[in-house]
Amino acid sequence: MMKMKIVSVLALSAGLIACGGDSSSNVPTRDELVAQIVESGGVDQVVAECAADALFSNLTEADLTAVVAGGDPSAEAQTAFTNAVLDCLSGTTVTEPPSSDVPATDVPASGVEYSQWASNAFATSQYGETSWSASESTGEPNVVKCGDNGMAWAPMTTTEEATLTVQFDIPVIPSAISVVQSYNPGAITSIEVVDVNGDSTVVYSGVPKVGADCPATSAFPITGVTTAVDEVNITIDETVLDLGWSEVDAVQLVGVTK
Ligand SMILES: [Ca+2]
Repeated sequence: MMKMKIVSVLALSAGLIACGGDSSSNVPTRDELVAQIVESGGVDQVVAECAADALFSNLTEADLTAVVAGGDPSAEAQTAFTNAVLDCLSGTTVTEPPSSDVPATDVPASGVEYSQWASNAFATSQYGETSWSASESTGEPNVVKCGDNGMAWAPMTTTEEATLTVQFDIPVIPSAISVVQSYNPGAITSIEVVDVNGDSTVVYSGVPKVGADCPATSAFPITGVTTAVDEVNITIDETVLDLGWSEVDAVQLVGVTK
């Protein structure tokens, strides 16, 4: 959880207490406060319980008064509250919460070759909302044996052309795309990279042909793309080979960081 989110929950929680605090009988109980934080703060029950406990143990009357007056709780109270919530959530005291979704240690230096698996995906068609969904093509390959497997993306039907769009955390000047196909490989007809400005370039187009291996990892070299890309569109056409479902387990982007 990001620190700013916790601070916003702090402001919300303090406000809820302050609003109910016109007379002592209106001060919400812990359970009432938890329910209000869930409802107003868009956070889940566990976070709300941690926030409520942290609030009661870390905010002073002066902090509440400051919040009622439209100000912020003291920096000390914010830090104490944030650490108490993080401590509650993780069981350990965290003094330096991550400042972005990508941990600092995982961000590569610029100018180095970097390989990464897709972190997000969607498709023009998918067989399921969970199993066989586009999301099943993210992360490292996890289908160990050739076959129809819900841990890979499959289109809705066995008789269509469909495009899988995969996205990556770190934009790179691309040198290759590897597509891991776990069932009926060979149906790829087009691969397109999309750069950080939204401009797309077709880097492969071809006619489907039956793959020799399954699962198959097909590497498609890329040359001539000079703007960093973070998205790839992979189009398959099942109608040419007519083998049934063609499934994609994972997609890897290789390139040089900016
Ligand atoms: Ca997979």
